[in-house]
Amino acid sequence: MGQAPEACAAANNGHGECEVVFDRPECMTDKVMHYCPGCTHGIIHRLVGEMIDEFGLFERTVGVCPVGCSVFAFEYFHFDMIEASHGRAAAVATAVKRADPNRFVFTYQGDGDLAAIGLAESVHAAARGENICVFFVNNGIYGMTGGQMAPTSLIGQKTTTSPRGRDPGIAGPPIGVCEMLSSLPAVAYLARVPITSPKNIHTARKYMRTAIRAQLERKGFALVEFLSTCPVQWGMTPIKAMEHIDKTVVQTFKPGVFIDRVTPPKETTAPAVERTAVAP
Ligand SMILES: Cc1ncc(C[n+]2csc(CCOP(=O)(O)OP(=O)(O)O)c2C)c(N)n1
Ligand code: SF4
Repeated sequence: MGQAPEACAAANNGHGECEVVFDRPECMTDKVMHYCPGCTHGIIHRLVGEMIDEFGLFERTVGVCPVGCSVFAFEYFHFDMIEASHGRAAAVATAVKRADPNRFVFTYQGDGDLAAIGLAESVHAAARGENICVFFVNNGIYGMTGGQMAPTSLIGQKTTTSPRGRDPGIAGPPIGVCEMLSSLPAVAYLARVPITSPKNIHTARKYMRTAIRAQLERKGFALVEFLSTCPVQWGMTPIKAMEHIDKTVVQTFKPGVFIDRVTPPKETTAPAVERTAVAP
């Protein structure tokens, strides 16, 4: 956003005009977001907006919103968005993409929506290699409905439905969505990134670009998982919540690229190694 003219003039001692160096993506509305302070849903929304602008996809994008705190995501973007009922975002996105393959189609989903209520839709869309992008916001809890345990809650994590901490003997260990989908041959791209620092946000952009290219090049299903905060339901300050991801959450949910069938392999300049057969 540009500065007010008076502030701008003061900053320049009355000479010249301020250059706008940071602005809202064109495809985003100026509506004030409803998210709690310190929630990274807003950052991830912005990343989505930046990507749609960068790839020039505004005219042909259809986004699919979930249930959960991001249920109102459609209010923050100018392009077309559809509200899917509980967990059905991947199925709705499948229908849109198959009906009009020229559309750029993505879903935006929390872990309750994608990995609990909509697990079957998510896995089968990936197994079929649907040519869609999934932006998966993993904050390890049901944010919107009061902080219940999610499939992604950590072992020992206290939630309203696991007040003594998640017991894997009762609830099983957390589901790693990237790990689970990694065995599916029709998946084109899978990556996970924490949204905790400018460096990691830069990495998130890189992963999102590859996921979008997967769809534009018709390579199949692509998912980027964001390790996101929920300071309110975690009972932490925003800064503690960021530290919690970097120190603790990443130990269970390892960041990185899991599957990449989009980026061509780098040509190697190393001389070929002669191999001696050892087997009979
Ligand atoms: C079938 C069904 N299951 C559960 C719910 C309640 N519900 C709506 S949103 C939500 C939580 C979604 O959490 P998540 O997807 O993790 O998103 P967050 O709010 O954390 O961003 C739940 C449990 C429901 N309405 N219907
Ligand atoms: S409840 Fe959690 S996920 Fe929902 S807006 Fe607040 S901080 Fe974000």
